[in-house]
This record gives sequence, C-alpha cells and structure tokens, in this order.
Amino acid sequence: MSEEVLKKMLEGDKSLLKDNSKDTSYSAENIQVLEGLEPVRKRPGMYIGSTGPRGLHHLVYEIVDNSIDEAMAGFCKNIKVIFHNDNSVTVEDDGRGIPIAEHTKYKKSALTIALTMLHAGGKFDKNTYKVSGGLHGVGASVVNALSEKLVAVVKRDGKMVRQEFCRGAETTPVQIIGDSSETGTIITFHPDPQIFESIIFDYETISSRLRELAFLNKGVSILLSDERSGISDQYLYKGGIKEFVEHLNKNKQVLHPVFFVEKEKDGVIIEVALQYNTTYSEQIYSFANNINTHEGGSHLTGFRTALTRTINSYADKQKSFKSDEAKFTSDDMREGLTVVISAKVPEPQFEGQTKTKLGNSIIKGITETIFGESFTAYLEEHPHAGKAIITKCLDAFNAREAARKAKDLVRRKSLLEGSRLPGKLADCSSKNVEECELYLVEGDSAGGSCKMARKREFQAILPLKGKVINVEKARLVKVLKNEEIINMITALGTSIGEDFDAKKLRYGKIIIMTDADVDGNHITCLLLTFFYRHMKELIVQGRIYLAQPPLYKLWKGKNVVYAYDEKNRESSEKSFGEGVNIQRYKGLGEMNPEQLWETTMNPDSRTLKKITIEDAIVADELFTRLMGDDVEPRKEFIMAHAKEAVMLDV
Ligand code: 0RA
Repeated sequence: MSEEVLKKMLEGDKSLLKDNSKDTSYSAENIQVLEGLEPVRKRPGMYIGSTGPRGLHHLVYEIVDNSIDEAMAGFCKNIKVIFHNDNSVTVEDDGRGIPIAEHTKYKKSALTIALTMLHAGGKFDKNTYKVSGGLHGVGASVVNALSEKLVAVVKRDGKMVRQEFCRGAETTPVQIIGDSSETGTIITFHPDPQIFESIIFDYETISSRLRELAFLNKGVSILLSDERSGISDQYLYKGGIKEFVEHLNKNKQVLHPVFFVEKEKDGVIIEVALQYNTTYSEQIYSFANNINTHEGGSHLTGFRTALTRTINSYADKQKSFKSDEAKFTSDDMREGLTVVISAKVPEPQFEGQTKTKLGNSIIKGITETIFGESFTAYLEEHPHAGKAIITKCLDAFNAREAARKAKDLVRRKSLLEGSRLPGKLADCSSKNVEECELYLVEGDSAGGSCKMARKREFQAILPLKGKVINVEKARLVKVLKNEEIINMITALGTSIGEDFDAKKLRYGKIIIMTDADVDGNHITCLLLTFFYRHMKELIVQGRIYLAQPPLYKLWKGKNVVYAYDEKNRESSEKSFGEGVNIQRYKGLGEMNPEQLWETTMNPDSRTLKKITIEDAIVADELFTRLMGDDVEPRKEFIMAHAKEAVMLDV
C-alpha cells in the first residue's frame, strides 16, 4: 500500500471511501477503491499469475517490494528474508513501519486496513518510483489473503505492535507487545496449502532475485537465511549496477573500466553501466522500477540509439574508417558488450506479451540524452577505453561480411538439397503451426525410436548428434558453420541474427529431449544458451520445452508405472509393496517406441517443462561460468557446486 493512500486514510480522506461517485471534489484519477479480499482467494491467478511455484515465490517478492519501496524512499537500509522449517517466511525491514494509528471512519488501524483490504485503480504515486509493474504492486493484502496465517509486527511511535490474520481476516486486534526505540516492519506468512500446489520455497530462485534487487538498490543490505538448510547469503553493493556489470564480466577478459552514469531528468532517474569484454556475445539487462524488462522498451531503444550515434561519431573523429561512407550498425556494437540499464519511472507502463516491456515513450529521449552525453564525455576522457571499443567494433564490422557469406551458405545449402529442409528432419504433415511440434532429440538411435513413436501428423523429429557447438566461445560466423545448428535453424524456419523472424517459425512447440545424464544435461544447457542468445523471442513466447522422460519403470505382474523422479519412485515402490521389479532407464534408447510415446510424447499423458526466460538466464550464467576462458572461477564453481558439477561433467 502506498504511503499516500495510508496518509489519506489517517487523515480520514473521503476519496478512500468506496461510494464516492457523487463526490465531485475528487477527480476519478484520485479514487482509490478499497474492497475485501474474497476475489483474491477466488481467483488467485488474477493477482499473482499462478498457484504454481511462480505464484508461490511471488508472495515473497510482493512483501520484499514493499520494503524496497521504503528503501527507495530513503528510509530503509536493511532487509532480511528468513525461510523457516515450517515453510513460513519472514520479511523484516528497518523502514518507518506500516502506520498503525486508527482511522476515524473505518475505526480500524491503518495496519489492519493495509492487510485486509484490496486496493485497486488509484494513482497517488506521482512522485515515487514504486515497484509496481507487471504482477508486482498488488500489495501485502494479497499475500495475507493467500496465507493460512500471517503475523505482522510493527515497530513505530515508540511501540511494538502485533496483529495476526488467517486467510486474510484479522484473528487478533492490534496488540501492543512492548516498547521500541526502533522502527520497522516484520511480516511472517504461511502460504495456504489450500491455494498452492506446493508451499516449498526454492532458495536459489529467491536468492538470485534478492541479489538482483541489491544490485539495483545500492547500499541496501539484503540478507537471506534458510533455517531448513542453515545456508545464508548477504547482498550489499555500494556500487549498485556498476558492480552488477563487474559481476557479469567476472570470468571474462575486459577491455576497459566500467562506464557508469546516473542522472535525473524530468522526474525520471536513469542509470547505465557498460563494459566491453573479449567474447562475442552481448549481455544486456534492462530494468524499470526494479522489474526486469525482458522485452526491452523505450529505455533500451533510447540506449541503443545513443550508443550507435556516440560510437559512430567518435569513430569518425578518430578517422577509424577506411571509407567515408562506412558506419557501424548497431549489431557491430553488440559483440562483447555487457550493459545494465535501470530506469526509475514515476508511472511505468508495462506492455508486451509478458508485461515486461517499458512502454512510456518519453523515456526513450531521456535515456538517449543522459547516456549519450555522458558516454561521449567518457570516450573523450578515456582514450584507451575509446580505442579498445573502436577496435572491438571494427573487428565485428569486418566479420560482418564473412557472416553474411556464411548465412548465404545456409540458404544455398538448403536450396542445393532440393527442399529447404535438412535431410535428417522427419517433418510432420500438418501445416497448422500452432499444433506442430519439433522434437530436438539427442542422438541418432533415440531419434530413430522417436520417429517410430511419433504421430507424424503434428510431430516432427530432428536428431542432433554429438555435442552441439559451444556458442559462448564462437561468434555467429562459426556457430553458423556447425551442421547441427544449421539443421536446427533451417528446420525452425526463422533464420537468425538480423534476419530472425519469429513469424516464420514452423512449429508451435520446440521440445528438447535428451538423456537424463551428463551429456544430456550438457546438450540441454547448450541449446538453451543458443536459444537465449540467438532466438530469445522464442523463449519469451513460451515456445521452448523440455521433455520429461521417466527415470524408472516399476512393475509387478501386469501392472506397470513409470517414475519421473526419486520421490515418484519411492512412493510407487511403496504402493506396489513386496516383489516389485524396477528398471532404471539410462537413456532414451532403452525405451521402445510404444513406451516412448506413452511416457514422453503423447500429449494426453506426457508432462513438458516450459522454459521461462529465468531458466534460460540460469543456463546462460551456468554456461559462462563453466565454459568461459578463465580456469580459476570454473574451478571455484565446481568446488562450490560439486554435486551439480558431476551432473554437468566439465
Ligand atoms: C505506508 C506509509 C509508510 C510506510 C509504509 C507504508 C510501509 C509499508 C511497508 C510494508 C513493508 N515494510 C513497510 N514499510 C513501510 C510511512 C508513513 C510515515 O511514516 O510517514
């Protein structure tokens, strides 16, 4: 709940009443509608996206966002998140504390109102940069509604008070439980098992988001501690996104010190940190009000425009081009570029398929001006950096010709083969893209079984042999010479790089199917990295999936079940009782086509894991750490993650 709303409540502001339609002294814009929490329990998905793991983790973000808002307003320096043994979570901050005074009209404490009323539609926060985009910003009351129990403790006005709730309803009054010279808010909630598929939080998921928030809010300490495992982490970055870029480039050879700018213009704060490294891929992370804008938007467009203009005019001044007409395209500037852009916008508009594209058009010009002016000055003042960047861009510029030739090769090659499609592809017959599925299958023998198992009408099979090329180390030209990759691109139909066109995609679902072993994990990781780097839009559109083949077959007499993980196996084993037979599948090749169909390919009985952009980022990060040039961090990583490292076999 916003500060203004609560302030108005405390002052008994009429605009907060639901039936204020006849009160003409308040414009529609100022009307804050308050209502009960029943709709939240009826349709949780509307408020938190889903009742699966994503929705569950969203509860934590929702509460943490409130503390971050308090930090952005300058009142909170420390945030603590604790996972307890009973699956409850505590979020504690040292902000001003949720106001507790009684509202004259409601006859209730502002604290109670904040946690038991749903507020929608108000626009009070003209001058604050709240975390309030996409799914965020629905408020602590939504978390309360979806918790079987929630306890709020507030330290404020010299007192410490406590109130308890059950499924969104207060079960105790606001009770004074002591004195306090400090201020802050402590919220402990138990997610409701009646609502969520599972109530078990994943440490890594929360940890990486908290680390991101700490990077984005310099000087704020965020502590995560897990009583279930004894693990804890503290994130505190005085340098903010400058340190974020250093972190992203940690295992890479960098070409110059990080460039950083932070400026305010027309009430908008823009921060950009940038550094080139010797690799060939680009890492750009853009955020608006702390939300990762995976689909980009006006801040990113403004940045790209200014980058192209600034580097081109610097190159002109330095007489870097052989011919007068020569010019870098924005693609020439991408190789080895690592950037974090963070915009704080008073009223952010989020658009796009996943509501992760910043829409406010005025941000383009503001970002362009702030970044352009400051980066121009940086290049002038740091000639070594300037020279290194120009050399890197020239390298890409020269390679562009070669890349074009390689791409011609892909086209010509497919034309030469008579059809546009690779010989190894067993295509499907349907022309309805949305119902078509492409299975990318590890190995020719498993590929063969899949071809026999599939429904040819809508399922296509492309076997991939051996290890797909390491896309981290190779630039696009080389990636495009790899036969497996060429086959995949031609089968998909989208082309790549500047020519990539998602509308030309030939399959609605792309399903990666590998063995559940070291090599299989490796290939999955490589393919996800490839899609993330070169066909990100397919991930954003939710078109990439992982097949989930079973790990075990259990049978007794004629009864057969398949188990997809260890827990599954244990429970199936128990239900069979004595004399159960167990077979462990070492690879897809051990299943006959009927089994493969029934367990992994039949849309009525299979499960698929949809890859989210976060999954791809994790794969990409893992990949850089494992495959990057520097050996030391890789060693460190393997030592720290010995178990996973065995799985990945590097
Ligand atoms: C509204 C007004 C004020 C603080 C907060 C909300 C607040 C909410 C949360 C939720 C978690 N932590 C929080 N910290 C603060 C401040 C009103 C004032 O003191 O002027």
